[in-house]
Amino acid sequence: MADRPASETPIGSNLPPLSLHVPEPRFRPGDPVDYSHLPIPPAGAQPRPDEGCPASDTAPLCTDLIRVLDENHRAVGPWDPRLDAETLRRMLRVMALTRAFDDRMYRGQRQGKTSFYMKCTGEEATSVASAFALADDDMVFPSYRQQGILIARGYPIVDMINQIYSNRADKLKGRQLPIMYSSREHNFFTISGNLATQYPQAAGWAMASAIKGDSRIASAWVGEGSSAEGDFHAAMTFATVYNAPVVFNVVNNQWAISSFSGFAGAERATFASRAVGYGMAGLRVDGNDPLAVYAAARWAANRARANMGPTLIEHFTYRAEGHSTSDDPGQYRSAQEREEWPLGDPIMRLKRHLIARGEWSVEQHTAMDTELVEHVKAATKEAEKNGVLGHGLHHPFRTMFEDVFEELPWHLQEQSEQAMRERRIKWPEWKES
Ligand SMILES: Cc1ncc(C[n+]2csc(CCOP(=O)(O)OP(=O)(O)O)c2C)c(N)n1
Ligand SMILES: [Mg+2]
Repeated sequence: MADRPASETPIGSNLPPLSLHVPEPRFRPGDPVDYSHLPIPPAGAQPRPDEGCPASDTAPLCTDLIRVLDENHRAVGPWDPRLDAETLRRMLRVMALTRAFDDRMYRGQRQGKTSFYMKCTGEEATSVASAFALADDDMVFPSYRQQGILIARGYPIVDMINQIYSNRADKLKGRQLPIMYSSREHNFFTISGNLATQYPQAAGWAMASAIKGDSRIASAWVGEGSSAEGDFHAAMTFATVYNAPVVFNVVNNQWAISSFSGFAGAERATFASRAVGYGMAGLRVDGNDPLAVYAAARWAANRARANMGPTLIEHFTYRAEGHSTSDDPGQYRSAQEREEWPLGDPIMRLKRHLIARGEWSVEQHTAMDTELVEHVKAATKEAEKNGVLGHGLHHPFRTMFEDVFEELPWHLQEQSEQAMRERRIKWPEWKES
């Protein structure tokens, strides 16, 4: 067939020319932001089906928004998890610690102590409140923005910093990108930067748990952008077909670096409604409402534990800061988005709720923030004794060849010797520790 310019309508055809829709975010830098198009239902108005209900009963909840905290900071409606004040204060503390930690590490990157950092500002509830709803021995498959889970499970802050600095005390021996933690003891699966790998891994782990007759379940997190990956859909199929005991979380923070959620399909359907097509239970939750997140995670965990199968939870939230220290969101989105976000800030919302219950005060909160800043600062000082980026106090170079094979094969032995020889020639002053 002869080549024809795409713009040229075929002679004799009266059909309209075909065209593609290329999504475009509503607001760009400098634009005023108006979120009145977002339907935000009142708190407490969403029905709570039984945890053992048929998956199809949850279909209306895939387009609704489960909310517990109302305008007056009270917990209302059937999704109120009725948590005691002590548990809520612990949850508040972990979220505030996560934020204090993020702030400090971000500055550390700017000071050259590490090459890279990622914050989860504004999204703390989606990891921390979920972690509170799981058992500590449930296996989690997080992405890079769920540091809150590791903190909630009591992983030492100083070990997190050692990993971020890739220093000689880094438990992962400098083999992972900063913030890609791993802890078998905390049932925290190694973070992979390859988006959506968490989903099939969690589905597979959950299937294995069921095959073994174990009682532990899995929970996985990805961003809304990652839900466009093939892995997401493969995992959804496996999990529903085999009724695997797994909770899938999609953190819809509206952005995937500089691509807005429309490129992952948000203009067409909610992310929670992906569940419907697979015959899976689905819940869409206000991700900035820690009580709603807890309640949804608990519902899904109980359901999985009762052999009723997987649930997909969409956390509707907003990425308040840049994607990572390598990003400048001022280039592609309006700064007003953060200020106008209609669902507020998760830490402020829980703080106000506890104050409204007479279980917390502004003074206590200020004192806690000061204490947490000091706590993180002390951990940072401790970690710095083990070295920061570029100061040579990392694991010995030869260790990069270790731990994969029980016995080092001859070709790696040769490569290792060659690497050390070249180092000595290039940096004669260098001493292998
Ligand atoms: C398979 C794969 N594709 C692309 C990337 C590059 N990448 C890293 S983060 C990211 C955006 C992910 O956005 P989202 O899933 O919404 O998560 P968020 O960062 O918002 O938490 C992209 C495209 C990657 N790491 N892996
Ligand atoms: Mg995102």
